Amino acid sequence: MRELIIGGAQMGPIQKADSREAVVRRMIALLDQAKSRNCDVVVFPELALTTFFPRWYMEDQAEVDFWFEREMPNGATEPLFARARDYGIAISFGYAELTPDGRHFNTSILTNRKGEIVGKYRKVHLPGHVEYDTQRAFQHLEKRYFLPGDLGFNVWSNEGAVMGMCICNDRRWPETYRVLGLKGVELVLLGYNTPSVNSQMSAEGLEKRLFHSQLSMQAGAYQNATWVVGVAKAGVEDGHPLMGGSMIVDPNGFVVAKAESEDDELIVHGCDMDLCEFGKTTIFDFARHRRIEHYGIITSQTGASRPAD
Ligand code: CDT
Repeated sequence: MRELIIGGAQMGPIQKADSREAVVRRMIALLDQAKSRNCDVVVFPELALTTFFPRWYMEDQAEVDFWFEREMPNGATEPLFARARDYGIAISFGYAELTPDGRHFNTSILTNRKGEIVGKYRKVHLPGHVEYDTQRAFQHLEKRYFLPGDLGFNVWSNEGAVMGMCICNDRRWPETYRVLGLKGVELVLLGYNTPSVNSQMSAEGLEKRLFHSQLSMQAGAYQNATWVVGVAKAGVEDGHPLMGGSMIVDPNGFVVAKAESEDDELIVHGCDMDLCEFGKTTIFDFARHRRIEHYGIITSQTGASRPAD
């Protein structure tokens, strides 16, 4: 048995006017709860320090850069690292990263129990668009403000488990989990900001959107025999609703913990990493069963082709 007690620290809305310091105080309060429930690892959402700013169209780069962090930890986040270090809890959270050479990424980091950053991931699958889109009910400008991640999908041996990260839209792509699975992942940590409304199909409804999120994470967990922890930033940010539905999924694809609110809420589960072993050595024993001679198109072709009529 290799149990890690995992906390999924769902966060309620962050308004444009909220300071980083105020948000970090909320994250620390969630960490306090996690400590009282004996958590070893706590996962926070994508872009945990700010509102989901890609919904706002901006042309002034200085205005855009306000939402980005130039270093991590920094003055605002140091108290979070310090509390995590005091508690001996490993943490993961997302933020907008501005590199010293001026590149912008949608990033998440992973620490060990000593508060040292051991892993960094930059979001690969950026949804949305570059220019203002009059056809949408609201904007989703990730392709405008971020570059596609350049670090790939990696894993880290951390605190007794093989951990990997991805961010939000990445969770909908089987390639994300399979690359991590091929690197032996046992625990996928991911945060998301998902609008409750489909900006291109208002009739879709919250229920279907929650279903697709859950479906993706359950499939990724089962097909790669890994734990998946998906954590939302939820609630209404300056009039724009984000869905909740944070959950922990076991390596058989079953949901073992799920958030009920759209607010700051900690979900907790004792996750035995040894539960990954059965799937990884039987039905999803990749070395025995994968047929890579038939998979080349996955990396040589981006879009779908159709047979001629
Ligand atoms: N943050 C993020 O990636 N959100 C997307 C919304 C897609 S709609 C443009 C998601 O996949 O949840």
